[in-house]
Amino acid sequence: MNALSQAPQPVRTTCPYCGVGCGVLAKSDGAGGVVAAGDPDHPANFGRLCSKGSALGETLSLEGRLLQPMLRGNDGACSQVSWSAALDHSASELSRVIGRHGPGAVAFYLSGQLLTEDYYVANKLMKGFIGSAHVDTNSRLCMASSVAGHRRAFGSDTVPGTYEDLDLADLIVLVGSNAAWCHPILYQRIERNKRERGAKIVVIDPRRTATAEEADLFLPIAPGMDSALFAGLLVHLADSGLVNEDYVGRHVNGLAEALSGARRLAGSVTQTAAATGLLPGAVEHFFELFRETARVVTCFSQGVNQSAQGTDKVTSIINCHLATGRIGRPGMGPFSLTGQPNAMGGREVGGLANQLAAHMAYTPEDIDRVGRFWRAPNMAQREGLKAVQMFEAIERGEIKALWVMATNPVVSLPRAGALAAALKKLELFIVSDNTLSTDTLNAGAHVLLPAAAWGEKDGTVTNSERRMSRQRPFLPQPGEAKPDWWIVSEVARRMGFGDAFAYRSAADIFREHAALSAFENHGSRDFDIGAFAAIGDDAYDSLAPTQWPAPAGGAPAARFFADGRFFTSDRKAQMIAPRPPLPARPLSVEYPLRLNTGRIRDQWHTMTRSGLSPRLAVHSPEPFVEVNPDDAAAFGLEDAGFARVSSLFGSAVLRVVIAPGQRRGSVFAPIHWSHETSSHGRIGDVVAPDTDPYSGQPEAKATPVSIAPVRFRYSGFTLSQTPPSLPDGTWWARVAVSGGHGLLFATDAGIETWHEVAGCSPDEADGVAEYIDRERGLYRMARFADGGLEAALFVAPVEIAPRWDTVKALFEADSISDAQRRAVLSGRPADDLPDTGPTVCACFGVGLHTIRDAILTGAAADVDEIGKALRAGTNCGSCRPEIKKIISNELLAKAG
Ligand SMILES: Nc1nc2c(c(=O)[nH]1)N[C@H]1C(S)=C(S)[C@@H](COP(=O)(O)OP(=O)(O)OC[C@H]3O[C@@H](n4cnc5c(=O)[nH]c(N)nc54)[C@H](O)[C@@H]3O)O[C@H]1N2
Ligand SMILES: Nc1nc2c(c(=O)[nH]1)N[C@H]1C(S)=C(S)[C@@H](COP(=O)(O)OP(=O)(O)OC[C@H]3O[C@@H](n4cnc5c(=O)[nH]c(N)nc54)[C@H](O)[C@@H]3O)O[C@H]1N2
Ligand code: SF4
Ligand SMILES: [Mo]
Repeated sequence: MNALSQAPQPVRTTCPYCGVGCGVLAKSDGAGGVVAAGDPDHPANFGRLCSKGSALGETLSLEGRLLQPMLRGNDGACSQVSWSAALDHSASELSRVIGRHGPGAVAFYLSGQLLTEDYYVANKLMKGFIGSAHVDTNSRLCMASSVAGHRRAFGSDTVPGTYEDLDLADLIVLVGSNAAWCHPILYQRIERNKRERGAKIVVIDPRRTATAEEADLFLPIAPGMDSALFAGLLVHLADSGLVNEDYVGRHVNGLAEALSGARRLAGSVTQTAAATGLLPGAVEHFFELFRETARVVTCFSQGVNQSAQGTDKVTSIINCHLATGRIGRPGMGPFSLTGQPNAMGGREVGGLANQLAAHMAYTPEDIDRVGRFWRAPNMAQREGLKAVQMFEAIERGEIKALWVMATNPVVSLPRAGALAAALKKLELFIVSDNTLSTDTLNAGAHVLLPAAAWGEKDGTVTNSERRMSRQRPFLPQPGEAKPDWWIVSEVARRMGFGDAFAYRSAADIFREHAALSAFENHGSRDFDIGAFAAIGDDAYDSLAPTQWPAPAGGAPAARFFADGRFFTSDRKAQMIAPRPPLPARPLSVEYPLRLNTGRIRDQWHTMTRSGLSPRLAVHSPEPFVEVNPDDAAAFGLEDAGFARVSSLFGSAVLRVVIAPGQRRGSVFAPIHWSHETSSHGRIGDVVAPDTDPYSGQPEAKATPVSIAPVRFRYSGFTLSQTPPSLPDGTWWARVAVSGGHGLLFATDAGIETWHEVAGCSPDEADGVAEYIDRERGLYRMARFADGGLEAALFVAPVEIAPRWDTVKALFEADSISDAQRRAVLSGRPADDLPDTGPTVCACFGVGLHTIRDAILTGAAADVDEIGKALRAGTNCGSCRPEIKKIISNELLAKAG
């Protein structure tokens, strides 16, 4: 049942995934479910959605949801309790810890997936009423270096760019951004600019990503060396007479120091090439493109932020824009792409431990101002601990109470495994989440609070271009789930702060947030949405996507920095010389490779939502490590085999993918798998906790590691109605399938074991077909019931791993034909179900073989023709870069 089945009108809301912030129309599918469509009127996406957004309807099931408050007893077991019991317990325990150890012994760890209203209330409780500044957020792992870089250069955390700039630019430089997979709808906009206006694209990334497929120039930079490249660029611009003396004279400080620092780092093309590991010709080409193109936008993301020199990387990029005056004007500027749906909103409310609300800082004036506005008895007087240090303080026993909201740190923080142990030391450990079982909850949370999820919650988020959009509910709050702002306010009330937390709705909070942004502002702070300080409930409900600033009464400035005025004390921007770049930890004989980590196209973070979608499971179903062919040979690794990746901090076992686009000396692993979704795939265990000295952001992309083959004898898969239990020591990864459970696995256990697997045993029903070939080590079992395939278990020697996706299609079908039934055990698709190969287009289920056939038969010769012939790439477009690559590979092969 959902609100949509009564209301025929679709509900306008915003995608809960990335910072592009696409508008979504949630529509009833007519069968009790929901389908997500792009909102044609939303200025972030104009009706488009990527693969993840399109599959949102598949992620709304209540299976696995945390639906009741729970308390963990002394025996370690959790039991359901009433809301009042859970809230009373949380409040009294927080008060007890504060009473005994002081406010510095409590901490909140928040998330860019909270709505602005949730975030505002949590931050207010901690910084104004509890009186501790130990509130940090997963944005520390995400945007902190950009925040620090902006504040150093502009005197404020201002993202000057807008999406329209990407339509107007003639050169778009993507630094440390795999936008084709991580900001797909924005990337398509960039691609369109290239197609229609001839804009050039430069991609700077140590590995050749899908994003690089459209690049006019791809620079495979040595890990961590971006500030040397941009230092070299600054020198080149200066030496080519491109410094805008007039602009710099009026609006910028620090050019001379920044330039001489840059000269020491990378004084020439040759020096730049040597420092960055790039070919001199490629460096020169990049410099020339930047020099000759006035309208240039430099987009950057985690390859820049997640670095021991993240702040310096941001600074070195901004320097080039300031020196040329290419900022604050249409089609130009530095542009930090935010990751989470509300990364920007979190910065507005001051969710970081070193910021106050509404873009204020820990200065005496701002502390006083926020304190007066909140009528806060207990304003925190200094910055709190940043995420990594906060968890270290927990480890040392200094922080004794922790409340985690909407993030999964036991997967996503560096040294994740060690943190799980540290959390056991807490006297009070509260987790608010949507999901019943996560690695963080399972690390021993004492209080489990069920939060309303996307589709149920109500509030606002702000995207990468500062556009605030409403997330609107279209489903009832299930079970006992409650909005995060309500949960925090109820705890605040029970701690004796009821007057300051008497909110009745998200709109109440939004009005207060808006009023604070305007309070004693007078143009001194960039973040001002005073226009909404008195917004009515109805106007809030129907609020159209709006960019800030939006000051009361006045027309907002056309764009930030258009007048050359920044938010420093003298209103001038500051250029700063970057330090020499170097990853925090050197390589060694023991750990000779750099571990780069990041994202894949169709999964979101720790997979608590995207991992529920069968459609999203097929593109990249298992945790893997990408290795350059030369490294693979040197370390004895085989494609599709397995490898253990180890660091000083921990290890993971991953499927090996040999990829020529992977840089020699580096390996890449995705961040998504946890102990919930895999036996050995949690890469956070391996990542080093080194941080940038200014931003405190962990260097998640450069841990020294070793790699060694792990040889399993067999691999296979199970598809079943109930979760199977595999033999001890089995490597496994969970895959979403409709109507059941899917596991991919690898093992040494021999055939005799395979009869015993619960949930997949051939003894459990009559309609069983089995195929056993002891000599070759093959075992295949299919169990049929009610005209369909009820369970399947396939095992084969690891080098001939059975294909799961074709059998999965039969498992998911309501009924199957006799021919299909006979063909199941062949391990090959039946005649009436052609082998389409690994899925490339998730929207229409188009496989690699189908696309190849179309190219080889001449039916299609480019991406658009593939779309016309097969529909692949015509819905969300997320697979277009891969189709392009397949075409060029096939044409090369044909020519050769
Ligand atoms: N599909 C998908 N999309 C997402 C997310 C998701 O989980 N899944 N998460 C969202 C979030 S929260 C975020 S923060 C964004 C992140 O978006 P991105 O930053 O685009 O994604 P990442 O894969 O983390 O890293 C980007 C690239 O940085 C490169 N890199 C590593 N080291 C260096 C270096 O030293 N220099 C340079 N120049 N590049 C380097 C990596 O090889 C990688 O290709 O994505 C958002 N969008
Ligand atoms: N090695 C490495 N580590 C990384 C990164 C990397 O590139 N490399 N990237 C980092 C980055 S940029 C990020 S953003 C983080 C992301 O890492 P996390 O934030 O840990 O990942 P999520 O899976 O998004 O966790 C969100 C949790 O909140 C729950 N949730 C979702 N919505 C709500 C809600 O409305 N209310 C509540 N209470 N709970 C909710 C979900 O069920 C889930 O358990 O990972 C970081 N870690
Ligand atoms: S690009 Fe995709 S994941 Fe990002 S907001 Fe749009 S639909 Fe959602
Ligand atoms: Mo992020």
